[in-house]
Amino acid sequence: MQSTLQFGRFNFPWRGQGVRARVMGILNVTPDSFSDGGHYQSLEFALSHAEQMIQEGVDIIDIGGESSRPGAPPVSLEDELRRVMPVLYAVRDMGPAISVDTYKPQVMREAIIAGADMINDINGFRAPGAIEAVKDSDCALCIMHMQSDPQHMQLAPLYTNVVEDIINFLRERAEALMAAGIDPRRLCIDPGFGFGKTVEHNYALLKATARLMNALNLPLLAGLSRKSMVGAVTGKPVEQRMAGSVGGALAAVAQGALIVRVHDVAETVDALKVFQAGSPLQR
Ligand code: 9MG
Repeated sequence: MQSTLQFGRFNFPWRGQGVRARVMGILNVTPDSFSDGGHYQSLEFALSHAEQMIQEGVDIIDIGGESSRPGAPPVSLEDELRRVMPVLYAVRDMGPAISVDTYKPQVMREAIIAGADMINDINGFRAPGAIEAVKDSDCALCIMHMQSDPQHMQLAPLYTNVVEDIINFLRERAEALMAAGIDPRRLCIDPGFGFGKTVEHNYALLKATARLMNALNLPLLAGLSRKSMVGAVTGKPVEQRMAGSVGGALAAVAQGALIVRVHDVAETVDALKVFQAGSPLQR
């Protein structure tokens, strides 16, 4: 039996014949991701980064206008739209599928009008109006788990049983989306590595990748690139976490993850090609 994630203009098989893990490249359009903060320069910088990722073989580009790093302050709706929308219009027809990383319903609406193929919501479509904003479209919806919010999430993460708690959260959110009439084939789940989790929580979840997918019968996106969970195991600072991040991506894909969200596209694409060529597993 084949299962497919409906992804706007694309379809990604995630179980059965023709499955291949997809690489989602991170395109941050936040002031700390370009040098002088100027608007024109930020667009130029984003486009050249997108072109580089395309040359490197990216499948999906994830555009984000608000940092979700622990402690990062929220940005206004106006600033987020001003950062994201010109980039979205510019990259929309470059080839790869386009995802927009936002938890704001108004940004979701504008992104869908502009042709986004996925809405990637770190808040799991919990904001009032979020479900309404995405309901009548064909884009994929990534439901991510986050405990608390980016300002406070790493202060004291607490779970009864981290894997069970997160399965329950993701199930509740998937059911809320489906109750609004959304086709389950548009849904994708994400445990949200680093979002209100200790290192132990993160690795318990990484080891439970297949269990999460089986419990909910949905494809999974794993985002651990350069995160502190990689630094905790390798002892490396953020700028030296590429190899560790690729190792984490492979651990997720080996258990069936469909999408890996990464900074280092070229290295991840190569690693996945070799992994796939040498893997006896058929999903
Ligand atoms: C925006 N963002 C940062 N980290 C992320 C992760 O792990 N997953 C998803 N879906 N988005 C993320």
